Amino acid sequence: PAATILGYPRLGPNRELKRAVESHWAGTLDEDGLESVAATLQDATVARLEQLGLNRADSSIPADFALYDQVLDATAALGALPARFADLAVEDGAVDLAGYFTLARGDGQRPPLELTKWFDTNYHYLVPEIGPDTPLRAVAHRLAGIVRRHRAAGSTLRPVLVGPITYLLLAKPEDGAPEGFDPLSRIDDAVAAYQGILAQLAAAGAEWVQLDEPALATDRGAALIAPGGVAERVYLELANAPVVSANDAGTPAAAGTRPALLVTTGYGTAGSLQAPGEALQTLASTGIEAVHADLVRGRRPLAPALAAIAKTGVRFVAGVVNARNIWRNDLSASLDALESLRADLRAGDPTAELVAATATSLLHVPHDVAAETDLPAHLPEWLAFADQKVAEVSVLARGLADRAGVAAELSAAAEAISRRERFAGTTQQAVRTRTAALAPADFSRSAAEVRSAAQEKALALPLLPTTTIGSFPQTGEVRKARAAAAAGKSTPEAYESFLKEEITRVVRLQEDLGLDVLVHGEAERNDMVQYFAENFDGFAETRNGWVQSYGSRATRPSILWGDVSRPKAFTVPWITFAQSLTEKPLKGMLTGPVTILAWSFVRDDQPLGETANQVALALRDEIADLEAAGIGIVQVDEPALRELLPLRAGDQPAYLDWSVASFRLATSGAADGTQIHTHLCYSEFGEVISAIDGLDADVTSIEAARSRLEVVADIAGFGFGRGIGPGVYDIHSPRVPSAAEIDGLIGTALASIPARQLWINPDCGLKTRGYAETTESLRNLVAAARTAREALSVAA
Ligand code: THG
Ligand code: ZN
Repeated sequence: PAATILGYPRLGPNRELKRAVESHWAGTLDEDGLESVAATLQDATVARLEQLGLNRADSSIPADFALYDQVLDATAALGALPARFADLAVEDGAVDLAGYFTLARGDGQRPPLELTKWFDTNYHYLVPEIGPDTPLRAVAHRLAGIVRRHRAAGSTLRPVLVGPITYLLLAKPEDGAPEGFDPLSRIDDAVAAYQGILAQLAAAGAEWVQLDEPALATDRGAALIAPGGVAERVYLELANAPVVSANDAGTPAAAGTRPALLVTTGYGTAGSLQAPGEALQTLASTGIEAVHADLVRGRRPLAPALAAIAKTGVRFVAGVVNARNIWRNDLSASLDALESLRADLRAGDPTAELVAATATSLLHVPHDVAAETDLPAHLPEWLAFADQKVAEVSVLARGLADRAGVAAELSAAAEAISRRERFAGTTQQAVRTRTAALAPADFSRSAAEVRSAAQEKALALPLLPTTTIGSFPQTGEVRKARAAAAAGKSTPEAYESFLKEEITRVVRLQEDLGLDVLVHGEAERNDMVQYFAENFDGFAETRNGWVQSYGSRATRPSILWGDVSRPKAFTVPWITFAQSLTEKPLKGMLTGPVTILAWSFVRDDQPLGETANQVALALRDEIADLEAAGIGIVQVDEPALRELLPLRAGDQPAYLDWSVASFRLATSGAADGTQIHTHLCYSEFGEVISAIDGLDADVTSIEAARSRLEVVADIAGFGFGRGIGPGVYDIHSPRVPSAAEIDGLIGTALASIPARQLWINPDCGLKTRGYAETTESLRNLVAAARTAREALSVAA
């Protein structure tokens, strides 16, 4: 094929799959019903991709149709069931649909597989659990069935699987594995299983298989793809079988044959950064048929590597279209890049051709700009969602064959991009003047001791103060009221009084429970980023721009297209209303600049750090208004600080510089007596602990309950000197922890952290929980804090 994509959004243009899967879980749609919705959606996807320029007959269209997650699909294809789920195996060790969803969602007794971030994106995958004896089989029945069904309908698709190196690097040791066990030690078993899977897919009629190896762009994976390393050996073995010859539908593949192999390397540079292309050359030398490179995030392969790849006869698939942002491609520049790559390939083989492709799967972007009817008029022509990007790839492929033949498309793109560059509304002079005048003093506060003395006086909090992370349960009622207000089906006055009642209820509840620092509960917010985007200039909202976050869940990232500023205070009215109801200190809640960028689609015409500082100044204005209204504590959440951390250690310091600076810019206008909190949502702390220290927040709350507060030892070891609130109960499950259990965790924390630094709070916001378990859990949290305080005063 001359054009392809690595993957396409899976939930459907109107989230059809989300609804079907959730109905199935709710018991209102049976398995056949779900399979039928899934099949219809697959057919519509194939038809749409064909319409956009991909060929349905020559394996250009990926079969990438996970019902929940592509890593879980690999777990299912391998039958890689950890012992605690061994009973889910049916027949030959495969899982059926019910077992698949049990792995994803757990059941009464067992928690599900852990969810975690997919590389540096906002997508979450289910972490494989691999021990010395976890089965690794060839049971790709579902994927083979999909290939077979499409083949019968005249489409030869290219099934997609996470590759063996990436699969094992993403895995964690199964519970009970020996200390220090490395899932990668199972690589030989995995290779044998993948060989079997390739044979199954060949038998089903697949002529090509795509193996995704994005982990080769991480430091650990890069080391494995060095010449002579594990990755080379793996692909020598996988390629060591005769390739099926393109056969007519219905002719079974000869036994022992495999489909042609495309190995992809998205999300960065595969292998060595000093010798870009060396890893691709190594892969190409193993006998695979095609190799893909990410030319958006990754470095361009050097000419000698390209020539060497061409000499092997391996096809080069060039990922030139960004599949992680929503900006229209500069087609002329991309075509130049492709022609230059082709010239280097042709130095190795004068007949070499290359394939135009996306840099990663399009899973990270919404379906179709045409579905957006409410965008500001200037914006649509700047944008490309998944469907527009497929069309871009296919224009580029045609342009490679005949540049003059796509002259109209190239100039349409160039004109739109030039209108974008010249659009006056992008620049706000007042914002520019402010950022240009920033000086070091704008990024720092007084010494921490000076601040803590002022705050002690201003706030008079008890030892081991109790608080929550900010949000309270978003009941059906809250969602309904917000939806009605957004749709204009209720008056602004009615909505305001609804929210005030809700805030009043939440404040009263916290007073009854005896919490020390209260929150207003965030009932007015749909999403912790979208709410800010809606209240800042420089952002646009989509109506239908859903992007899968995990499983059936999606978010609708805002589009940050121009200079950012805050026209007027927007959190202040709700928070001051809450404060008016209580004598206890009320904590104002904001989302930090890095998280706002991480969960939006961000302009690509200036450095991220520049944009982050604009967002920071808008937040700084809001903090000043909160202070002026008498709010003495402000929390600025940065759950995504870790998420954007570059995959390669060498790139991390520069990122941490600008990200930490933007947080400090947002918060350092606060008076000494104003207590700045932050909240971070992850437990792997080690890597970024010095950056967290660099945020210079007065109090930092973190996720810790699932690790039984193991993380506090790291914090103590680091010498973190300010307030710290390791979460003492896991809000991700409805389980209510007893006061004794929480008291035990407080004891663990006090073993390494001085009492005057310790805060007592849950792990994260409570918006996904119900009131029943929330109330119980917080009651126990307050009781445990009181017990611990008494013990401390007796000891003293
Ligand atoms: N906001 C944004 N991004 C995020 C989170 C967030 N990324 C990381 C993490 N939190 C992802 N978690 C979730 C949790 C729940 C949902 C989506 C991502 C969710 N979505 C609803 C759904 O798909 O049904 C849609 C909600 C809506 O109607 O707005 O439940 O908090 N930006
Ligand atoms: Zn959190």
